[in-house]
Amino acid sequence: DPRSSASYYERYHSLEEIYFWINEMAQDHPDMVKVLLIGSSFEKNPLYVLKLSGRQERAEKRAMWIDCGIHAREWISPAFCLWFVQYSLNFYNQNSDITEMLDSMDIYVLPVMNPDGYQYTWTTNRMWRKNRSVSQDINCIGTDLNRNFDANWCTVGASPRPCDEIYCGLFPESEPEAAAVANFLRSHKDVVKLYFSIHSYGQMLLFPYACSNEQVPNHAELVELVQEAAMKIKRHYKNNYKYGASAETIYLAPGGSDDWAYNLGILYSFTFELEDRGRYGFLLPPSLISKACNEALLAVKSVAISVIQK
Ligand code: ING
Ligand code: ZN
Repeated sequence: DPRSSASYYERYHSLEEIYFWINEMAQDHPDMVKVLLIGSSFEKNPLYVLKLSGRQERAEKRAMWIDCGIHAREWISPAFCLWFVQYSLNFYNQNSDITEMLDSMDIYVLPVMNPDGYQYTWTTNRMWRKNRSVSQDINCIGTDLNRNFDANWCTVGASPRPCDEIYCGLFPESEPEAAAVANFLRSHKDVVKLYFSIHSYGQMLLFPYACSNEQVPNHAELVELVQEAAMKIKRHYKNNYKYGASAETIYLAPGGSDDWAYNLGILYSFTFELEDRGRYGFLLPPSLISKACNEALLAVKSVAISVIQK
């Protein structure tokens, strides 16, 4: 079975393969994995979320969310979600961090938030970023899903023009993919304490705000969390990650998912930009998947464990 061999996770997979994999994970681990359908894309591809749970029943169980593949060409991102799920299932009751995470939280994983765009990068244009929705301007397709959330929507750092790469859409949550994630988080906001959105590239551990130069109330606490994660990556993998609030670390970007999640009340909200720093960029070769994913895994575990212990 290719899905249980390590090398499966060191390759990129088509949308169809990922859907097959999701089904397989649920069948092979019925005690720890449930598949939820949270909506569908513009082209009616399903948006499946894997709900991972430990076997411990705890009274007030919190939750954590990870989404991957919001941008189509960032292939390392869905690869990370697959890596994370596989690691969680393999190392539950073996690695203390992942055991603690799964016993104290339900972990929701959306492996491909933008399935239409992802599929398009496999068939037609490897560098596609947006989703594949058609609106007013029939000549220009797609909205940037990470500009479509309701956080200073469509101000400086986003574009109202449908032909642009950072087109914000017709209105906040105009896109079915963004609306599905927002609806799910709204209906689970009392339990979800941690939000992670996985992108590439640039090697950065970011937190709100991207939509303004204002500092969030728990800025210092968030700096501490990502600084510790960056130090661990440095120590274990000899690699440098920048960290900080998005607006000051990369650029102003309104309408992003982590800012919106933060404003919803998920005060530990992050965007991670995985490897590399531009040598291969979005075209990160398969031989570098394991290092990129292990670094991100270390960061997610570090932040999550610190938050659990607060
Ligand atoms: N980077 C993100 C982008 O959407 C970002 C940066 C982070 C924006 C957090 C908004 C919020 O532009 C990539 N690589 O897509
Ligand atoms: Zn991105």
